[in-house]
Amino acid sequence: MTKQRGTASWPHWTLSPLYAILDCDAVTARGWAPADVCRAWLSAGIRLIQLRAKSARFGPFLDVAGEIAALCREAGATLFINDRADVAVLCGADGVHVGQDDLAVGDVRRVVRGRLVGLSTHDDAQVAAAVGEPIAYLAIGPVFGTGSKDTGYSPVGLAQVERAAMAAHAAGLPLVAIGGITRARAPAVWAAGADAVAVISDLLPADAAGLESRARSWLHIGPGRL
Ligand code: TZP
Ligand code: MG
Repeated sequence: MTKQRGTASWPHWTLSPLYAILDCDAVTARGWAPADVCRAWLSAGIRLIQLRAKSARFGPFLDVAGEIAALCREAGATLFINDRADVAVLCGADGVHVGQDDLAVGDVRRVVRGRLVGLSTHDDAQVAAAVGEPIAYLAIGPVFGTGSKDTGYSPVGLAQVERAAMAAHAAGLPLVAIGGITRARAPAVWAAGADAVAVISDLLPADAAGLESRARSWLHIGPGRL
C-alpha cells in the first residue's frame, strides 16, 4: 500500500483532494435534480462524490443512487453512498461512508464485501479506535461551524485535523476533513494534513447555471493538488 500526501493511492482507487458531497436535501431544496448537479460536477472534473439523502426513503434513494452511480461509472469517478451499505451494493457504488451511529464497520463490510468503507470521527478517542478498523479513509469533523448538518459536535478546528492526520497517516490511512470548508479555508485544511476536504454548501452556488463553474473554481485552488 503506497500513499503520497495529497493524492493518497491504493491499489484500486485514488482519494482526490476534493470530495464532493451530493446532499439530496440541500439540492432539492434549491429545486435542482441530483443528477443534474452530478453531471455539472463531473463535467467540471470532480472525480470523488458521496451521495447523501438523509430524508429519502429506501426506494427513492435507490432510484437516485442508480442514476448517480451510472453517471459516475461513465465518468470514471468514485462514488460513496452515505449510511446505506445496502444501497451502495444495489447501485454498484464503490463504497459506503458511515458514522459513529451507523452499522459498525465490521458489519458494513459483511454487506459490502470488497467495497470501500469510510468512517466519520469527531474526537481523539474516535480517531484512535478508527485507525484500527478495516477502512479506506478516516474522516474528521466538523472542522468549522456548518449549517449543513446538526452534527451534535462543536467544531473541532485545525489542531484536531493535525492530530487526526498524524494518527491516520501512521496507520497508512488518508484523512478526509469535513464541515464548513470553503475555498478560502481549504488550503489551511490541506496544510494541516488532510488529504481531502469534503464539501457540501460551498459547491452549491446561488443559481444552477453556476454549478459547473463553481466546481471548476474549487478544482483550480491549491496549485497541483486537485
Ligand atoms: N459531517 C460533518 S460536517 C458535515 C457532515 C456531513 C456537513 C458538511 O457540509 P458543509 O456545507 O460543507 O459544511
Ligand atoms: Mg451516517
